[in-house]
Amino acid sequence: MRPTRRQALQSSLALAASACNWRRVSRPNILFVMTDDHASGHLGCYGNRIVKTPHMDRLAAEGTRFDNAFVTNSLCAPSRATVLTGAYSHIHGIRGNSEAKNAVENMDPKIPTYPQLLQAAGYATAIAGKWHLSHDPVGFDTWRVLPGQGDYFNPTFIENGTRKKYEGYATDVTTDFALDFLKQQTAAKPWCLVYQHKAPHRPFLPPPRLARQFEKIDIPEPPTFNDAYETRKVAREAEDMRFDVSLEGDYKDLPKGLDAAAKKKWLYQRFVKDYYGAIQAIDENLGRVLGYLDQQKMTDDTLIIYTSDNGFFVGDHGWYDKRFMYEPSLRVPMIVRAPGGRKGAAHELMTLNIDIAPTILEYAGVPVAPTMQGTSMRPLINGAAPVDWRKSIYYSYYENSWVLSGKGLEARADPGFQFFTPHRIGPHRGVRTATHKLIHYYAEGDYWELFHLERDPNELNNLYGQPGNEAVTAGLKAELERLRGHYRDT
Ligand SMILES: [Ca+2]
Repeated sequence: MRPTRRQALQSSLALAASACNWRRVSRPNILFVMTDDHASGHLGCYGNRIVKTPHMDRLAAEGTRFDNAFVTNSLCAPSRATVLTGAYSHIHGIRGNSEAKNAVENMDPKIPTYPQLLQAAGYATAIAGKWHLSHDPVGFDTWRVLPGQGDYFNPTFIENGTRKKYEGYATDVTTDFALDFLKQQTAAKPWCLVYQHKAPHRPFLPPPRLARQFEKIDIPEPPTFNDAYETRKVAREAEDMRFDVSLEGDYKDLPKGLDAAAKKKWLYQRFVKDYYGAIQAIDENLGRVLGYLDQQKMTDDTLIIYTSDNGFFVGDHGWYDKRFMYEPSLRVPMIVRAPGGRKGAAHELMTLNIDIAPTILEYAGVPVAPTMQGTSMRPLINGAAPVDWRKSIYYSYYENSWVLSGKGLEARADPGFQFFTPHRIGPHRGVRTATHKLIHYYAEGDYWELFHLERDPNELNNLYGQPGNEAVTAGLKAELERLRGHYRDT
């Protein structure tokens, strides 16, 4: 008989608890750093020459930079739950942000998270910063989190259940809390700190000290800045994803009388400069944490991971935000500095955010939970390229596509409901290989997109249905079905 989920959780926790007894080698500390909406092309170590990220770059120089790291559902709450559980949205239960807020879909409490398993195995655990799930944090000895998105300035935090307002800038305050936890640690126990910033999420607000540093330069526009969305019906309909349509209200100092092209340029320069200022504040604060680890001689005994909850369109395709399976949104920075890992390495194999929990648990010597669907990146971090590593990735985006009815969770079909109103990108799933991507928008008719990523890395030319692509399309459709079965998304 298959164990129930509760039995599976209890058995995982028991295994984790026993792991600390039998394991003799010393266990590393864990510093997991996650930011919100930080796109992978916008760090120095990923080739950006404008934004200054010396501490993120240091981690890459002393560790491994993953050049094909992706998310399974490009949205805040689902991605956070995926990182915690190592499982896809349909397993942990959080498919969208709005659903989480309305408590239509909550995280399944029976699905174990890596902090719970580490805590049961004897780790001291804490979270500081953004949480963004509808339930209180579990698996943490201590937690200080922002309610929902939180505020950039003078933010309220919830500290182990009690709300309190703090003076200052959220990124700095979050780091103060992270350092408070680190300063309480002793050699008696390894620790795991989940250090998650709300920045650089919209409204892109840098601290005043970093607000004006890019005033005298022009940020280059991405090659798809003036995308006309030819061959891509859904992209064309997603008008509210365009920053020149949706960000105008964020900037009261937008000059009057600009024509459409000039307004678009002004808004782009303004929002990207603010975005970069917010990223640099994260980097400065990461430097404070790394400096403390250095001072305490803990750096080499700590597994350090830097990533973002999802990618972002930083003007790419004329857009801001994420959601779509297109590269700027699907792709995230992923840097790992690990005890015994290679230094200054880059890796091409495709990793997913479901791999984070298994990686952390393997370094800690704690067995993964049966519900975890990812694979530990440790061999890659040590320089291997396993021949059986995944050759394709599966993506599934849902927001606003489900409702809770008397029959449970059902696909949304209410008359008059429009997917393509603000942030309601139609649900879609897809498969990506090293060379191609196939996307299926299954709720708005039966619309497909096929891209040849080697010839068309900007995904401008939808080849679906064009002669000569029959074989590759059939192969990708079969692979998409195989992955749905493999991840039990049926
Ligand atoms: Ca996000």
